Amino acid sequence: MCTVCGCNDAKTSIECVRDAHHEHDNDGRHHHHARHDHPHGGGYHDHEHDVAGLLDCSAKPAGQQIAGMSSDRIIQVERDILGKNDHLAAENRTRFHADDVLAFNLVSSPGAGKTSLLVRAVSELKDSFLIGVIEGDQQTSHDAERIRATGVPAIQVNTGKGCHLDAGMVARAYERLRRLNGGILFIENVGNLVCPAAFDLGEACKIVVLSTTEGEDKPLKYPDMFASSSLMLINKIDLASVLDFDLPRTVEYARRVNPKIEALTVSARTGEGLPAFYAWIRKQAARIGPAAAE
Ligand SMILES: Nc1nc2c(ncn2[C@@H]2O[C@H](COP(=O)(O)OP(=O)(O)OP(=O)(O)O)[C@@H](O)[C@H]2O)c(=O)[nH]1
Ligand SMILES: [Mg+2]
Repeated sequence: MCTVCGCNDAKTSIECVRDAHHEHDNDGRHHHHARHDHPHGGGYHDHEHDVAGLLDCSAKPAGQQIAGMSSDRIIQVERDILGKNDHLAAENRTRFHADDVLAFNLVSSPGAGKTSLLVRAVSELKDSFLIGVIEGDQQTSHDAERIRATGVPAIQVNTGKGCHLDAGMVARAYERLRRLNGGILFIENVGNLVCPAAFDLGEACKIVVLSTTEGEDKPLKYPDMFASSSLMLINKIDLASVLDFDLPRTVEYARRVNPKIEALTVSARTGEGLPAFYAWIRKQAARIGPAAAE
């Protein structure tokens, strides 16, 4: 079991790390540093493969043992991984603070609507703030392309078998973005309601997106994600009536695990609720920086 990420059907973290110590860090071009199958061959790409230090929580059943390693040793290595991530996240936080950059980490299950919301948000906020986006997905640069179509710069990080972004990936991607001083950095994490909760990226806060199609009980089933988020965006509210979605129950469940979590209903499809989301962002900008442009 991956005790770092807490996945139930997980591969052990140490094994994940052992398997994932190949790293690509491609500034437009690939640099292959280690062995693994590459899904799309060589040549020019506009995204980054960044799998160093990853924990792959998907591949093998719980309780997997690693030959020659005691469980104490495995736990120690897992602690080291999280400790290293926390150290890098603290460095990111210091850097964002020095640059007066407000960083948000968007988390959700796959398909909840993170990119759709970001496309709307960056389009409507880009005249007020300098904005950059870091996109995390296991494969493809679809989401970065959707963001770039709005005119806002985006760096795609492909995590390969990894199930979350980590602070080192964000640090490297941030270096490749244009300077955002005084602006906003949106980080869209890999779609996964479990593992990204354990990995601080140095963000000011997490925003969890829960869509009406997922059901009301997700905050109770995946409490860590809701406990670590400041705002819950309840997306696809345009579908609520056909789904008999119970909004008060959803908010009550979320506040059971995190009494302080704020909640807003939105629709990336119709735009409903988005002005309140932008007002929330402006409130954070006023509270913790950056200074909003006029
Ligand atoms: N009806 C409706 N559909 C939506 C809404 N927001 C997103 N969608 C649809 O939901 C699907 C997934 O949206 P994405 O924005 O790609 O979701 P995501 O969270 O970025 O997905 P991953 O990056 O793969 O985790 C797409 O087909 C969107 O058109 C919404 O508010 N209402
Ligand atoms: Mg997306």
